[in-house]
Formats: sequence, structure tokens, C-alpha cells
Amino acid sequence: MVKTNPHDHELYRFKLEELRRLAEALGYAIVGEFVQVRSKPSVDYVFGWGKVLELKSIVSSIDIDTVIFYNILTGKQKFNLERLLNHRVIDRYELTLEIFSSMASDEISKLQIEIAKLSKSFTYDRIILAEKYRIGREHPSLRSRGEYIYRNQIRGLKRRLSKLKEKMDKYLEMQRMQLEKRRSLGLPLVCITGYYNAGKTTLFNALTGLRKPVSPLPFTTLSSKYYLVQGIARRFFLVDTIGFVYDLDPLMIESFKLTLNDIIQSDLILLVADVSESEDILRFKVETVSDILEKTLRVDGSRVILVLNKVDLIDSVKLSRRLSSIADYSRRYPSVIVSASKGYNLEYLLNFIEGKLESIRSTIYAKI
Ligand SMILES: Nc1nc2c(ncn2[C@@H]2O[C@H](COP(=O)(O)OP(=O)(O)OP(=O)(O)O)[C@@H](O)[C@H]2O)c(=O)[nH]1
Ligand SMILES: [Mg+2]
Repeated sequence: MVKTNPHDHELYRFKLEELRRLAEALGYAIVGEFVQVRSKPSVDYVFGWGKVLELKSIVSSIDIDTVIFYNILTGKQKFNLERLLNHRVIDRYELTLEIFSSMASDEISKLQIEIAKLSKSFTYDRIILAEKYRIGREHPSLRSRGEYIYRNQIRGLKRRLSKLKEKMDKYLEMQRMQLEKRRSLGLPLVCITGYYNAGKTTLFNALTGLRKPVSPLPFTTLSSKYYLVQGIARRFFLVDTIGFVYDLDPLMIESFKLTLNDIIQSDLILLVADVSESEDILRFKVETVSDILEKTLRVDGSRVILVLNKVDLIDSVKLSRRLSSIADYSRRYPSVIVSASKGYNLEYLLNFIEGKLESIRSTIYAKI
């Protein structure tokens, strides 16, 4: 990892720890970590030349398969690093996509992941193909044939990507029609969102009586799940969505727009957070999700309820410390403390959701 802010130790410790956890979830055993502080990553190797040689000598002295970078790599950096280090190199975005692939079981998730992978690797693939066909380096008499194959393969990659995007557009159109149908029934949409592992699906299951897969592994849920909930006084659609992660790549947001649309179009959003995590982590995660919702997806903050989950794991002293660490968010969003797995306070949450839906009903109907 290249640290671009030398003072922000907490943040970088958290980022590295999270990277480690994600890698371990995929079965990687981490044998070492390597950090450099630089004002910005170098264009060719991320690290400075001296540091990258140090890394090379380390990786050549131990038995490893992969070097994982926290920083998002350009195609050129990945190519240069692989050639220099003589090992497979991936960045945190590719690592996340590997986890997605390992968890994906339905067609929509697979499609979104394939688009994300192809878009991410396009420049890298182009460099690899140019290298393979020795573009720019071959003997002039060979140039035309090599270039012809190279251009053909690049065209093939572009065609594949645009076919996948066409398929995605069809799903987006279907999604738009489904949404219109739901709206015409006058049924509001309530979306469960939050960091991965916060307990979103556990809450979804508890409120719907379904048994969708939950697990301590990251990104158990990849595509949205809808269910019509008969609440205490009214009905609404509840949707469970993919979990967020720190420092989302804009490419990922673009590739997963089908899933993210569910959040954007919701009438009410439950921002679920794991209140049993340490103050720093809880704060980082609430802040991350709140920023994605309000700054990236431009969701109106007045439609967000903060759901502090897993309260069964902590005592009241810890709970009050956790609450003070996110006091500004609890002032910004109404908050409800629950335990989705133990069923604690869920009836109160349901009442709260319905009350809030009632108060925004005029806007919901105005949207129909
Ligand atoms: N103790 C406790 N554990 C919980 C609670 N809610 C969820 N969990 C556990 O937390 C882990 C993650 O739960 P999920 O419901 O899969 O979390 P998620 O937010 O849907 O995760 P992703 O789909 O990966 O984003 C599982 O091991 C759950 O059993 C809770 O209220 N208390
Ligand atoms: Mg889930």
C-alpha cells in the first residue's frame, strides 16, 4: 500500500486490516505487508523505484502466489509490476471482484461481475495483447499481420463488453417496469443497505420470515431480493441489497447500477450498522455508507433510518460508547437499536418504518 497522507494512521490501519480480512475470506494466507508513504503513487510502479526493488527482493525470497495492492492499479502499473516481481499482481478492486465471483450464483450478479471485470481489465488486456503480438516492436514486414490480429482481439473484447451492457440495459428496463408496477399499486419501497456483514439479510429474513443465506463471509448477498411485507398497519416492499465496502471504485458503482438503483429509487432506506464493532470501525463504516448514499447516489438523507444491529453482542457501557462515537449521525438520521438475530426491538422498528412511511406518503403518491 502507498499511503498518501502520512498523518492518517488510523485510517490506513483500518484499510490494511480490511484488505487482509477480504483476502483471508478468499483463502489467501497473508505472509507480509509493505507500506510506503509518498505524496502520490508513482505512475509506473505505484511504489518509488527503490521501494519496488525492495519489494522484489522480498517476494523473490519467499514462496507466494499473489501480491495484493490496496491502491487501485492502472493497466500499466499492473503489467509493469507483474513483469518486475514475476508474480501475479491484483489490486483491492480485483480482490473484491474475486470474492463476488466466488459468491455469485444468479445470472444478474454474474452479469454485473463480468461487466466490472472486463471494464477493469481492458487497459491491462490491451497491454498484454500488444506485448503478445509485439506491437510497435516487430520487424516491419511482420507488422501488418500482428497488428491485424491485435486489433481483431481488441475489437472482440469491446464487442463482448457492449453485448453484456446491452443485456444489462434489458434488465434495467425490466427493473424500471417492475418499479412502475409497484408504484401503481401504491406500495412503497423500503431498502436495507449498509456495510457488508452488518446483518442486512438477517434483518430482511427477520422482517419477512424468509430464509435467505446469511454468513460471516463478506458479500453474501450480491443481487437484490424483494419481498412484500405485511406490516402492522400497512404493506410495503422490502429489498435486501449488496453490502458496501470502503473506497468504492467508481467503475464498481457503474457496473453495479442495477443493484444500486434499488437504493436510489427507495422511499425509505434502512442504513444497517454493526454496533458491536469498535468505535472507530463503527464510525468509519457509518460514515462510508452515509457518504455513498448521500454524496455518490444523491439519496435524500431525510429518508434514511439508522438501524444499529447486533446489540446482543455488547453490554450497556459499550453501547453508550458506541453511540457517542456516531452521535452526529444519530442526530442526522433517526436511529433504532436492534438485534436482528435475536429479534430484539424489531416490532418497534416495524412501527417506526410504518410511521415514517405514513409521514412521507404524500411524496410517495406524488411520485406515482
Ligand atoms: N450476534 C448477532 N449476529 C448477527 C446479528 N445479525 C446478523 N448477525 C450475524 O452477522 C453475520 C452477517 O450477517 P448477514 O445477515 O449475512 O449480513 P449482511 O449485511 O447481509 O452481509 P452481506 O450480504 O455479506 O453484505 C452472520 O454471521 C449473522 O449471523 C445480530 O443481531 N446479532
Ligand atoms: Mg446479505
